[in-house]
Amino acid sequence: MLIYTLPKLPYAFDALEPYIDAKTMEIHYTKHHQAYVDNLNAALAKHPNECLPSLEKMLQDFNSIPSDIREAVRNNGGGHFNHSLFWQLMKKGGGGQPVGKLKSDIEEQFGSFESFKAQLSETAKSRFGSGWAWLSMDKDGSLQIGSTPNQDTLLHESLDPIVGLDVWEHAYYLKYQNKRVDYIAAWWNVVNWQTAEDFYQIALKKL
Ligand code: MN3
Repeated sequence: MLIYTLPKLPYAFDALEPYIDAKTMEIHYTKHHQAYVDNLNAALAKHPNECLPSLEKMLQDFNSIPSDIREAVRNNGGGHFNHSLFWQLMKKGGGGQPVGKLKSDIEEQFGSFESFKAQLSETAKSRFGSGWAWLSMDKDGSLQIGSTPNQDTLLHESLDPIVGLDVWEHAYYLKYQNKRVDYIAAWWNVVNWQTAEDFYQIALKKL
C-alpha cells in the first residue's frame, strides 16, 4: 500500500514575504496540505490488500477509485496533488516575465504577457467559492486558462498543469481577508517562471 508524505517545501515560510506572509505559508503547508496527505492515507488504508492505481490515474478517472473512498481520494488526493505543484511554482524573488518557450507561446497565443496576466487574474477572481485558477496545456498543445472547483485537478480534464493559483480563502485570508483581488495581484510577484517552463517542456514532450 502506498503511503503519501508531505513534500519538502523548497523555501522557508517567510521566503515569499511580503506577498505571502510567513504565518499563512506555515499554516497552509503544515496544517492544510498535511491534512490532505493524512486524509488521503487514511482513505487508502481502508483498502490495504488491493493494488490500487496510482494517485494520478485515480484522479484522472474517478471510477477507478473504490466507491467507499471515492470522494475522500478525489478531495484529499486532489489537494495533495495540487499543493505539491503550487509550492514549486513559487519562489523568493520570483515574478517578472515568463521564460523560454513558454514566454514566446504565451505572447503568441494570448497576444501579450499583460493580456494573459489579466485573463488569468480575472479567472482567479471569478472562481466562485474555493478552487484553483490554471494555465494548462491541452491535448493539441495549445495553452488555455481555466479553473477547477474545490480540490479538483486538471488531470480529470486531461490537461497538463503549467501554472496554478490556489484561491481558497486559507491561501490568503490572514493577510488579505476578503480581498482576493489583492492576493492575486501580489502572487504575480512570487511566480517561479522557470518551474512553469519546466512543466511546459515536460507536457510538450508528451504530445
Ligand atoms: Mn490551499
